[in-house]
Amino acid sequence: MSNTPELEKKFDARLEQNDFIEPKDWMPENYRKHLIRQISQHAHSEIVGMLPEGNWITRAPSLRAKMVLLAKVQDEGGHGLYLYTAAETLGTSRDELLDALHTGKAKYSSIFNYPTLTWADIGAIGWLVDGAAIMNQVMLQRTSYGPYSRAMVRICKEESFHQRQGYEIMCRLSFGTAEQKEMAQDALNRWWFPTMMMFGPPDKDSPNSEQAIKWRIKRETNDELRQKFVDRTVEQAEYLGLTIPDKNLKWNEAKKGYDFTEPDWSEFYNVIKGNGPCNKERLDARNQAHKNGEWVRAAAAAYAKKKKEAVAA
Ligand code: BYC
Repeated sequence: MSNTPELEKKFDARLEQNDFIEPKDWMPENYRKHLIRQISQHAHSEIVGMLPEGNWITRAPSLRAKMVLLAKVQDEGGHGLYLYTAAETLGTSRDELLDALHTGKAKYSSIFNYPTLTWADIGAIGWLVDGAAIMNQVMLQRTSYGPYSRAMVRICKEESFHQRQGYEIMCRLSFGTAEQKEMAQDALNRWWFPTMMMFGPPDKDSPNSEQAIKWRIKRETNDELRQKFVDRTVEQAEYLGLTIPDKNLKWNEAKKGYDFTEPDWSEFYNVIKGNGPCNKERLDARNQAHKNGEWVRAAAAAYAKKKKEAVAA
C-alpha cells in the first residue's frame, strides 16, 4: 500500500489536471468531511426550500400558476434526492444526514428562514433566490468531486426553469395594476438582502473558502459570486421598473461592476444560529413530515426484504 504523502501527491496532481475524484478513489479525510458538510447542507436546503413555496400551492392565483409551482417544488425534492445520494457515496448514511437536520445540528440555507407573505414572494424567490442559487451552482458543475458535479449539471438545467418561473411572476405583477406593482416592490425590498446572504460571509470571514478553492470544490469565492449576482440582477430590476432597496448601488467603471451595500452580517449569523423568523417553524415541519413518512419507509424496507428473500430462495 502506498504511504499517505505519496497518495496525497497523486491526489493533488489529479486536482491540478482538473480530473474528477470518484467515490472509490483515495482522498484526504478532511476533503471527504468537507464535502459531506457542504453537499448535505445543500441537500437540506433543497428540501427545506420546498416549505416556503409549498405554502402558496393551494393559493396560487390560477390553475397554470399552481401547476408550474407544483412542478418547481417537486423538482426541489428531486434535487434533495440527487444530493443526499451524492453525499452517501462518501460513506455517510441518509439516516445520519437527516438526523443532523432534524436535531438542528446541520445547517441549511439561511434564506429559507424568511416567510412568504404574498404571492409576489413566490416571484421574488424564483427570480432572486433561484437566480442566486444558479450563480453558485454553475460553478459547482465544475467541482472536483464527480458525483456532486454530475448532480449539479442536472440541477442547473432545472434551476434555470425555476428562475424564469419567478421572473415571469414578477413581470406579470410589475406590468399589472399599481397595487400589483407595489406588491412586487415590497417583495423585492424584503428579499434583496437575505438573498445577498446566500453566498455566505465575506471572503475575509469565510473559514472554509480558502481550502475549498485549493481542493477545487469551490471555483469562485463568496464575494466574487455576490458581485456577479448584483451585476446581473440590476438590469433585470430596471426592466421591471422596480428599485433595488440600496441607496449605495452605483456603477463603478474602474471595477466594471456595481458598488453596493453589504447585507447586515449580524442578522445572517443570528439566522444561522437558529434565531431567524421561521427557523423553528421549518424544523418542526421537517420533523413532522419525517414522522408522517415512517410507514412509507417501513413498507419500502419490508418490500425490499421480501424481494431479497424471493431472489435467494
Ligand atoms: N446559509 O466558510 P463559509 C437552494 C455557513 S439554494 C446558512 O463561507 P462555505 C434552493 C457555512 O455552512 C441554497 N449557512 O462556508 C434554491 C459555514 O458553516 P459550517 C443552497 C451558511 O461552505 C431555491 C459558515 O457559514 N445552496 O438550495 O465555504 C429553492 C461559514 O461560511 C450560509 C448551496 O448550499 C447560508 N447562506 O460557503 C430551493 C450551495 N453561508 O458549515 C432550494 C452549496 C454560509 O462551517 N454550498 N453558511 O458550520 C456552497 O456553495 C457553500 O457551502 C456556501 C458557503 C457558499 C453556501
